[in-house]
Amino acid sequence: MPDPMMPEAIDSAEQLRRFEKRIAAGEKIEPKDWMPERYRQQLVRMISQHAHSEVVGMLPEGNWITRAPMLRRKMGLLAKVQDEAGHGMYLYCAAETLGVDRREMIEALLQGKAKYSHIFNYPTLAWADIGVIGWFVDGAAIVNQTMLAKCSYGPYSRANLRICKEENFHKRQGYEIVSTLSSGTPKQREMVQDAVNRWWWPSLMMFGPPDASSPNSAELLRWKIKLHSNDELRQHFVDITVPQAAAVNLALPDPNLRFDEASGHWKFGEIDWSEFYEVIKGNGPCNRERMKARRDADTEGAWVRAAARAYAEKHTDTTTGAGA
Ligand code: BYC
Repeated sequence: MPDPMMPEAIDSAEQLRRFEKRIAAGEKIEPKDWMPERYRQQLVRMISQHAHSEVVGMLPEGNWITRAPMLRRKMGLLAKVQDEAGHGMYLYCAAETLGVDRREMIEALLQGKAKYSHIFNYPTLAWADIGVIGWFVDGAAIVNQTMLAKCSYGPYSRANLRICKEENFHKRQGYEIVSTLSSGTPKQREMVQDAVNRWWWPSLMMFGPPDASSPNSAELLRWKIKLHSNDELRQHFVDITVPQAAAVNLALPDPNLRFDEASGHWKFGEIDWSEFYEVIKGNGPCNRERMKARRDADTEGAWVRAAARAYAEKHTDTTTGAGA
């Protein structure tokens, strides 16, 4: 019960009631609307992590641009990696509508205080990894982001809508690479099967820990930031991916994978969550390398930011403060 001696408490209880009514009615919350501080914080956490993931996600694939097997593949990969940078920018903009500064978010990443998707801490050892990343990693991202495109916060929902359209091309280019390799020479088949074996389990972890160990889910579901739980999305990804693997004659590395007639779902084996927690703690195969690459890029880009600032200052009308 709100304390009638505390008008602010009454206000915020009433505001919270109205806010939750809007959420229940499926309305979008926009930047200038009242929102609980916790809703804002949860969105800043998720959107900034998502933005960092897009930017760090350029590194494993960028690693193959100079070694793509032909010009058409090189052009496709270049465009994909460039798209990921664009997604990062849409997302930093969406987070900025919540009153955080882009530099603040980037500093948090560079100082190791902010997370990014654990999946980008695995190495890309062969060309086939590029195909499998498009198929699994972008495929998992589409499942997650199709849901986020319907989330309650307007700017995040719209950013995800645009991202999903581009991710669909990414998934197709990946699956096409996989399909070409899987119908190629025995060596190519072996290379793509090996990539599938290495990326399958980490891709399932992209949806986050099991529902019972997901501290943020209850709040996110209540406020319709998430519309499905981590386990529901993971199951959906498995259900759509198993037939895709069969279509290109590749085996998924799970001896317990079986179709369950009763539920209509593909049941899968135990995920090694200790591996996931090690990677998010910073102990994955490439965490240090990825962070070093981002820190070096920030240092090497300092002169560009300084030049842009100097240019803006030079062209600012000192009487009105407006740019000339
Ligand atoms: N990696 O309570 P939970 C892409 C953390 S990029 C690292 O379930 P939540 C692409 C989680 O943050 C795709 N950390 O969390 C780019 C939390 O820690 P904090 C990236 C993870 O938020 C380039 C703790 O574990 N997509 O598509 O309810 C090339 C407990 O988890 C991970 C997004 O970022 C993980 N995988 O659910 C190709 C989408 N999973 O923050 C492709 C937006 C969990 O409390 N994010 N953690 O310290 C989300 O949808 C949700 O945040 C998650 C996690 C499903 C990831």
